[in-house]
Amino acid sequence: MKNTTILFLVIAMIVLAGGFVFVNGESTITGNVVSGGSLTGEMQRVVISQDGYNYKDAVAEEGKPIAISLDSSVQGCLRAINFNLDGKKYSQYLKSESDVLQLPALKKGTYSFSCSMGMGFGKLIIK
Ligand SMILES: [Cu+2]
Repeated sequence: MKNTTILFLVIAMIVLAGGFVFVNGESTITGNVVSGGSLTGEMQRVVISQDGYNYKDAVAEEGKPIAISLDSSVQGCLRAINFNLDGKKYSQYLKSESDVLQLPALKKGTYSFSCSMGMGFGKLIIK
């Protein structure tokens, strides 16, 4: 009788532990979604278009993190956008218009970027 009680307790603990892992996993996913949503508030959104084989120049404000996205005019390998800022590479394939590449806040100046193959170029002007 006592052994059965212990066995029941062990099973109950395993089920509870499993439940906690599951709940934690789920809340992590929700957390990511929430932080993604709240990021748009403090970030500035910059939508870049294509111009021939290059990108159109884009303009953003200084001192605010940037969320880069590409509109539907941007085709092919130009959707793989690549920035090199202070020796750090920021590169992402932005498959759809809602995909975003996050850049840190930048100082005033002109920053060039390219597709990941270095064929198409553009300028990000920070004012
Ligand atoms: Cu390319």
